[in-house]
Amino acid sequence: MNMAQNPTALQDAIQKVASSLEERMGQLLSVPERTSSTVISMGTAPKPEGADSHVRGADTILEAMRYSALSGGKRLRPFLTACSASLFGVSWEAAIEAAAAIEFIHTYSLIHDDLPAMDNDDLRRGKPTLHKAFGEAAAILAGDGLLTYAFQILASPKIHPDAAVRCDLINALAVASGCWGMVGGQMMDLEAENETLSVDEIIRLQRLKTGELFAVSCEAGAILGKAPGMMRNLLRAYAHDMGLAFQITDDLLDVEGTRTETGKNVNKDKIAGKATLVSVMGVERAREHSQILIQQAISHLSVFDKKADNLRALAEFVISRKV
Ligand code: GRG
Repeated sequence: MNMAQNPTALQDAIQKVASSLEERMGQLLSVPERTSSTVISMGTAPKPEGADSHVRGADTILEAMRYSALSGGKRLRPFLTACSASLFGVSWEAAIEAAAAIEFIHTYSLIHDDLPAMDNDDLRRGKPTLHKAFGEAAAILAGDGLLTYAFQILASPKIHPDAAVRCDLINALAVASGCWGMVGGQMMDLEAENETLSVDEIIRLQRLKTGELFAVSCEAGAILGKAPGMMRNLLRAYAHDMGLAFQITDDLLDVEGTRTETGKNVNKDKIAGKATLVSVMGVERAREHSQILIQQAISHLSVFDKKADNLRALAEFVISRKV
């Protein structure tokens, strides 16, 4: 039985990545021990020379960052990074380090997305959102802290000895998460409220808002493994098709899921007047389209051997998920 036919094997593989990731994120976000006047042990996290973050504000912000980063979540982006890293012989440690940086960016985006100025949400991963638990200012700062920490992690030689590889990864993540990617997509989303969008416009919006982070999560392993551009592009194409199918499933869960089942509020798109592929195409056509996208995503992996089976299985999983 291959992984696509054996959901338990996939869940185990995701869980293995999630455990290593959470252990590493816990170290990175732990309150540093004061070991001498200014020297701080921060796991193995890079820190500026002479920085002393063992001060009250730093303790509070790390607590807020931990509240969100260590509150569960499916850890799909880290799994993508670990899977792509395994295709190119990248070490587990380097893959988890890159995955932590990407998950920090994802977590920051969720924190800021939940703020009153954006989605104004009170529930995330079955818990009060960060601004409900810690206040708005702390939530803004915790998001900022996670965003900047991601790039600090990627700048460390721990991730790769070659500075050119580190710069490549930093650049790819910056493009994917900034105004050319997730931030740009979020702005389009906010501007589109109560507007009629075409299918093409919705696809472009989703590609930026969620697709680019999926794409760089997949590309990260290829960057660290110095893979040829063609392989990077195939992984990006896989991630974009899979990401759009993931987004359609998210929109279907918003229409069909429950607050208890999903751990977040539902029916939000309709209330906010947001056009989605589900609202434009209808539930059945959107579901069919997500299945076509998954077959297309899997077809991009044909150059990879069995080592890409977990990516194939993940693609099947994202459209069957209930959370
Ligand atoms: C605030 C710059 C900025 C961007 C926000 C990602 C995002 C952009 C907003 C999240 C809102 C949302 C519900 C998007 C739809 C798809 C999505 C990204 C869902 C959350 O990702 P999951 O399901 O979350 O992987 P978990 O909790 O499993 O990590």
